[in-house]
Amino acid sequence: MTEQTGLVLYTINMSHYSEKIRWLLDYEGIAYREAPLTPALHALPMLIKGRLWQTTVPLLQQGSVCVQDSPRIVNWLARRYALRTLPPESDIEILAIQKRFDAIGKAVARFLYLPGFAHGELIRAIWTQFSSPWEARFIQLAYPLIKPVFSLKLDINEKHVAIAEQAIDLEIRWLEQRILSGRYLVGNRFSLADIAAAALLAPLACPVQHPIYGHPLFREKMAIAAGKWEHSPALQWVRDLYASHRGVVWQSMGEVPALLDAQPGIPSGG
Ligand SMILES: N[C@@H](CCC(=O)N[C@@H](CS)C(=O)NCC(=O)O)C(=O)O
Repeated sequence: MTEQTGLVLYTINMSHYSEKIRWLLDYEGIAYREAPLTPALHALPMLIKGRLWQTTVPLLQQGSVCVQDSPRIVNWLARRYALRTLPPESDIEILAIQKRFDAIGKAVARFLYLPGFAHGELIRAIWTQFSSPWEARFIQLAYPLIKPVFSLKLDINEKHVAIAEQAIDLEIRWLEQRILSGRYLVGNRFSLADIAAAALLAPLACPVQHPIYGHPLFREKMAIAAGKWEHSPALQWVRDLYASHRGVVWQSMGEVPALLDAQPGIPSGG
């Protein structure tokens, strides 16, 4: 598979922007190899490869070409492949919807990390799912330093989380209205607009198909904060799309290390 395109997708397992691109590639049937990175240790390689003074994932590489930032990756793919999820007749509207959901991605992360950081073992277990032994050891030792830096960088504090909650709420209400007129966000077919909205809201909707967001401990410890939207038709729409259009997450990776099941230190209650 990989020989056909030589595409490598750098991701972080919990990253919803990564999930957007992964879903797009999977749905379009574009072969790629996924390279999951360990948070904190991802920063230097992404900074060097991306050349945008950014440390973010996802980043897509083909030979010496590296494309960082998910909307730029979409544009790059659209120039090389006829994407059925981005038909030319409605690409402006689709990309505009992608933009509005990209804009709340950081709010979603901020909103979930606040409760998540109260459960250090869970965060460390998720962060090290794909780590080599030395990377996992590094995270164990450096976590007390990484956590405050991360909190500062992402503004994980009560004030900014309250602002994030309002921003998310606005988009959820927008989505609730939008889906009243049809199952898909643009026209009567599944598109990148649906992928972007569903992927960026997936950490709140917790679809069972997603190995992280659907994990019982993720739901219990992190997504619990999203309880006020649990029965929102918008989040139900996300779950429905995962059930009908997502397929197997990480199908390109072959054997995936177990997450959390082997973590006896994480209490499941309280
Ligand atoms: N605009 C970027 C945002 C990506 C982003 O914020 N990614 C997060 C993970 S969800 C990340 O890489 N955070 C770590 C960092 O900023 O170094 C995109 O669309 O790709």
